[in-house]
Amino acid sequence: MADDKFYTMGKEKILVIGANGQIGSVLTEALRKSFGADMVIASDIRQVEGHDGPFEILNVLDRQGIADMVKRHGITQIYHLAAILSARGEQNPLQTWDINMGGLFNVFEVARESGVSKVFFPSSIAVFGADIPRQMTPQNAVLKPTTVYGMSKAAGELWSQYYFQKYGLDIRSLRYPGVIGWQSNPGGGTTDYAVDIYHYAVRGEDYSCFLSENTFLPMIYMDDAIRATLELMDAPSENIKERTSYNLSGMSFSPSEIAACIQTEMPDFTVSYSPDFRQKIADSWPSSIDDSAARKDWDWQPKFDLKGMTKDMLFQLQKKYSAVV
Ligand code: AKB
Repeated sequence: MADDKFYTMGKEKILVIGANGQIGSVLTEALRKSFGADMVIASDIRQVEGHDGPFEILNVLDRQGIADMVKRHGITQIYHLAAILSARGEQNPLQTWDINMGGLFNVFEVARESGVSKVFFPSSIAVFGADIPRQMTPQNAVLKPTTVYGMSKAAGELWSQYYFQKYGLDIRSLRYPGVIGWQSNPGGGTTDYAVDIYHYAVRGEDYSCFLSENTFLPMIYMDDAIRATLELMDAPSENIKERTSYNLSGMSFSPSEIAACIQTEMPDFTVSYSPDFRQKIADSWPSSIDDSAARKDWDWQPKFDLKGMTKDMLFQLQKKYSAVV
């Protein structure tokens, strides 16, 4: 969980769109800890149990619905987390484009028109594709994404910069690597294996991985991803030099490395490899990320490596599964 540091600049009223998702659910909780439960309105397309504060149904494609909610609650900040991810996005490319870009324009337009002071827009390592150094991919590497999800994120980054330059809208963004956490499940991503594998291990089941054993990808533990988001949003505006999106990194590993790390705690755990269409997506992405711009501009520093994350994931999931039984 993010540190309990109180991240505020006056009385903020926050709207989280996509609050039921893998990152949205944990981020909503962290924001409520920092700003107060009633100051954070969670929203998503469907109602789910377990929200510890106000929740409203909201479709990100409904611009008027977003505008009404912003007005009704006096929203000052929006965290826009609703999107179709890389693997699922390939099943219906045009619909993915419509949802990801339509949602983005609705949020940016409502924010601009209603005087919202800050917006968070998550980008991804999926913005990278051909012609990049795969290792320690730099902040300003060329963006030639191969998935429609990556294309929508690359376009979203440029629109973020455009809204900042043209309208002064303070949009901030991170290029999330694969995010791994015990609190919530990912859906439709290429990095999802790195969450699934822990669940199989804790349930005592064999795992069949959809990526090959030597596929290195940049990853981050949920605690670090949430803290990075809060720290970026809390940083003084003049420190935010990248108005497209910041490279962000926690660690980098392959399926065989994460399997070996789990096996040090659970020697009987076995993994087999059966790469599917997601392998091609993973092969187009960086294997590690240079996030020195984030470190320099707003003091970013990850806390978890593969070993520390594995220890915490196994501990938390064992607790979670034994509470259910
Ligand atoms: C995905 O795998 O699509 C996401 C991402 C890296 O943006 N987790």
